[in-house]
Amino acid sequence: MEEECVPEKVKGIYVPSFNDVREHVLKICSLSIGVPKGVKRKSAFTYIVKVDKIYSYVRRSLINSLEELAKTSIGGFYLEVINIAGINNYYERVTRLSRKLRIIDRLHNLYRAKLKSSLDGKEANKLFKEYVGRILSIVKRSDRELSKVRDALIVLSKTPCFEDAPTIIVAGMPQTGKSTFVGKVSSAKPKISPFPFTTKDVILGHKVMDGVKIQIADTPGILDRPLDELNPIERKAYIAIKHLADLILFLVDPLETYYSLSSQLKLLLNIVNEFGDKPIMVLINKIDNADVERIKMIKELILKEFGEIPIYCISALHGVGLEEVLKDALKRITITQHHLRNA
Ligand SMILES: Nc1nc2c(ncn2[C@@H]2O[C@H](COP(=O)(O)OP(=O)(O)OP(=O)(O)O)[C@@H](O)[C@H]2O)c(=O)[nH]1
Ligand SMILES: [Mg+2]
Repeated sequence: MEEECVPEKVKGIYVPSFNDVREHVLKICSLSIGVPKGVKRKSAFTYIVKVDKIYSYVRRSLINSLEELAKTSIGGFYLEVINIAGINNYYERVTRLSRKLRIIDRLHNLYRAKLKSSLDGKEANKLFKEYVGRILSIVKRSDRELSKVRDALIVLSKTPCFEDAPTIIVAGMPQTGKSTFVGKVSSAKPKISPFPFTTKDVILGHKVMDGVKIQIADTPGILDRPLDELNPIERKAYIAIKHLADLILFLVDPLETYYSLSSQLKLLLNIVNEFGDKPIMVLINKIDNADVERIKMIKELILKEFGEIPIYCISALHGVGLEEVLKDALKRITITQHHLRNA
């Protein structure tokens, strides 16, 4: 998986709101500025200092942030995470905003020059007010867009940091034991409960195996509807498989606690059809509670429908069969020298 940790890259970037900017600008307006001895046109001097201060604040806090975001490349997974959160066209928004706000650079030069050649205090005061009004009006008109960008940053800050490391995505219908499995085999501690859709986000855990740091991710359950009709929670699992998976572990609940075997196999078929190029291993979970004959029947059914797909019987809850799964999973993932160095 070649993904960069976008949350880390944008961590220090803050995009202020119109209210933040107004508050700060008004503070600068009310500052008392010391005028050095010998300066003749005191008010022009004072307003030029304030114009410089306002400009440098807006440049630093707002325009620089947007320019930084516009040049930060956000890969497929993270871009889709932002999309699922309801913020579409993220790049277009950020680029448009940073271009739009560049007018503030021009206004700075313009009003500085005007103030320099202003005739008296009254004119300087009028020009300063005009400058402040124009700056605030530009930021106010951008406020809705700024808040969308801020929302995107919040979403990213809550999304795990996937790196360029071998990645296993654990998927399946709700309540098949995905979180129990990931909690047992990795550093992640996902919430586990007997209710469908307990997991609502992609949760990342790690495990070092044979000197390689593996990323193992828990995902929300997916229902057996066409993959282009998934709801936003299910889509998070879908995009994790699509963009991050070097290997998919597909969990099956033989007890049919919530969903029938045929629904689970229908989902498996959807995933195989969509992601046939990625290695998949099927894990029949909860064998501690299932009849041996039933497990045998399910295995045969899967083999009949999916041919040579590798099948493992495990109990995530009791830690049965997990070592073998991980050992074989590692064999199926291409490990590079680069991954060995990063472990
Ligand atoms: N008997 C038995 N129960 C299990 C096993 N693995 C998980 N469970 C139980 O199944 C229920 C669901 O487990 P989770 O790990 O939360 O399942 P999930 O697939 O993450 O569920 P969602 O997040 O809702 O998609 C819990 O009550 C677990 O204790 C197992 O190996 N054996
Ligand atoms: Mg879960």
